[in-house]
Amino acid sequence: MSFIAKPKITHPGLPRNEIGLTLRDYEGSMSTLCAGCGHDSVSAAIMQAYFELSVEPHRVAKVSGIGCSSKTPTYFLGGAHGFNSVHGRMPSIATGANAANRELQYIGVSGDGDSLSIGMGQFSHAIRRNVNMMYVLENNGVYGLTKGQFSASADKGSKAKKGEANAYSPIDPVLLAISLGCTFVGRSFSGDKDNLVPLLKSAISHSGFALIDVISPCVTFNDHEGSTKSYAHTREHMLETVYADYVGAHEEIIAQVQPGEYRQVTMHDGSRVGLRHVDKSYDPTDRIAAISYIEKHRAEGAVVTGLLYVEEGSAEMHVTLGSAPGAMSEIPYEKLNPGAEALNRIQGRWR
Ligand SMILES: Cc1ncc(C[n+]2csc(CCOP(=O)(O)OP(=O)(O)O)c2C)c(N)n1
Ligand code: SF4
Ligand SMILES: [Mg+2]
Repeated sequence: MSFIAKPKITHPGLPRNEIGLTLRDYEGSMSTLCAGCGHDSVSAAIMQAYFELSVEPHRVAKVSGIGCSSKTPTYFLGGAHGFNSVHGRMPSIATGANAANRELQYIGVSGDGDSLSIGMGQFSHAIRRNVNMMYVLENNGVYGLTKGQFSASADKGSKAKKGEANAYSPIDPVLLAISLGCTFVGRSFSGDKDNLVPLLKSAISHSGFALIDVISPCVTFNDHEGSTKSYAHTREHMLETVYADYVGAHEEIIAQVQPGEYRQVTMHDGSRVGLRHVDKSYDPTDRIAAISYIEKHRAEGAVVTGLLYVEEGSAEMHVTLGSAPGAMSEIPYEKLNPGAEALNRIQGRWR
């Protein structure tokens, strides 16, 4: 937690969004991360995305686990609800909160350590249930908070700061998520705001679990030569496939591209995601093809970015469960609790 308060002076000339808020209204407390940490750039992109979407901060619930990445929800959307949970357990907190109040927009922020080691089971089951949330995985290949041990996403042969090579094969969160049936999967880079902001806006508008794996370098423990999660390595090896161009429900699509290179996916709320195929051979709606494309390029050392997979019209958790409309948390207790007689009747079925 930062003890330095940010002065809240809003310049009258600052641009305002459709609900009259400025970007400053989407800020949180002062960051305590290392200067240059990729995670701070991701926070800036998240603020920009919610600002551009004109989401009221109090309609958002932020959840996270443990790690430098999981600290970041404190640094954006100060007016939102928030729950900093324990290591790897954020997905069950998000699932429970979403079950109780489906009216809020959920954003989970986690790290490669938090998601792919201790939290792997939780991560997988939130995907399987298609919990309606955006899950931002700030991926730096190390446990930053505990001083730079290799995480499960570190590439085999990648060098630690003191020179030792990682002996194990990596878990690629993107491939894992697609194979688990995740309904929206994207990858970006903290140093590429032009790609990241529209991808975040599209993920926020998706109905169901939306994973964004963001390569977010740790300047203190994993930004040296020999690391495959450094700024320099990511910039050199990034291979963009599909550019997600978010278009609001009432906006006009203006894309400077040839016919055939552009297609749209309509989201649940009527907004559209324009898919500009940077690599024309890539089809983000074909699961099997997406997996083999990402695997093939991964073997060649490329970091495939963009909107990698999207399933249109997916059924999020509440649709599958057939839950009552509205927030369960707002249903009066008398209505929520059917009473002893009804409970007896239900239990009677198993007697
Ligand atoms: C139960 C438990 N085990 C271990 C730890 C120690 N620990 C704190 S953060 C962390 C890893 C965080 O790595 P990551 O999620 O990649 O976040 P980063 O700091 O790299 O952003 C670990 C192992 C802990 N806090 N709780
Ligand atoms: S230790 Fe690494 S991940 Fe943590 S704040 Fe510093 S640069 Fe960021
Ligand atoms: Mg990490």
